Amino acid sequence: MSTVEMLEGTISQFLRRWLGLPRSPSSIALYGNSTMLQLPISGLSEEFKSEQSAVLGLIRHCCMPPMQQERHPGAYPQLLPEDMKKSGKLDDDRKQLQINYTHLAEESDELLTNYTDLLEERDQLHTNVTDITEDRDLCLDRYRSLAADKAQLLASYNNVAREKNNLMTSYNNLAQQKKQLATSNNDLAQQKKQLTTSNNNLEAQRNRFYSKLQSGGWIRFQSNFYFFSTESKNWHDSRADCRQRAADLVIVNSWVEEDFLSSHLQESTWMGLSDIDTEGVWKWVDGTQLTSGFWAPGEPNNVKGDEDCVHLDKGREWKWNDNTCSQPKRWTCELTF
Ligand SMILES: [Ca+2]
Ligand SMILES: [Ca+2]
Ligand SMILES: [Ca+2]
Repeated sequence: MSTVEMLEGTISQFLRRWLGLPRSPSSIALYGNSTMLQLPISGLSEEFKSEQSAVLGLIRHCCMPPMQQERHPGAYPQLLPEDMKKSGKLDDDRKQLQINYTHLAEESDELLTNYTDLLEERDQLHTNVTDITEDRDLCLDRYRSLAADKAQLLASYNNVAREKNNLMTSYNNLAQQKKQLATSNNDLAQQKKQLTTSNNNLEAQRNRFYSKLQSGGWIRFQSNFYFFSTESKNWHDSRADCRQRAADLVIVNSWVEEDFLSSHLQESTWMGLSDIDTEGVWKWVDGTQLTSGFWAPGEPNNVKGDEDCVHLDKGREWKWNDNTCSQPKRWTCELTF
């Protein structure tokens, strides 16, 4: 193989290798991220420099001017005519190669620019990732806070639900009680109605009874009725007459009653007080013992030795006197309600 053929092979290999690479920015983008692209660029730069040095060496060796080759005979091979022809073609290829080299340099600069842009984009993406990470952490904190609030709200809801159940139970109990009270109220209203009717009937009966008493000579004072006899009997017969009238001899409970009696009396009158059972111990006909009375001055004196019954004495302003029970006197009956 001649020197020119060796040079042509080397140049063809160089051209295939370099002119076969992707040349547009869109094709370069196919290389992926910046890290993947950086390694091929560095390797290609070194390889390019090596190939460039080899080609330039061959060019200098084969295309040295004849004057220099004559100064250094034997240092350069002697070119044949056909070699000279190929040398001209080689010179054209060298120029074309120089043009391609310039293009490659421009593409290299463009690749470098793209690489720098990718680095900036990577940094921007890194910043974005950092921001998103911070946002994610904030969201996570917010999520945990909301989860805690949710748990608290759930606990409160459960408490309220329990209170609601308790209130519902109380409400049902109260509703039951209300129903029972309504029933009782209706029963009581019915009873009240019946009692009102009975009361009205009793009042009517009482009024008829009062009328009958008054028509029979009884006199009403406050809530009691009094019968004043016009005939005279001993104390025991007088009391028997009162009891026959469903009453008893009068019991003087107050000065007002004493005054009422004195205003209606005309003669001395038996009253329901005696010491028949025990001398000196005065008892009313209802069994109660006398505590204070309206005695005439000096009474009771039991002057006759058996003065065991008491009457209102006309001669001494209707004050009381003990006297023998066998004496006939008028009497006064009292009917209490
Ligand atoms: Ca009385
Ligand atoms: Ca006596
Ligand atoms: Ca007396």
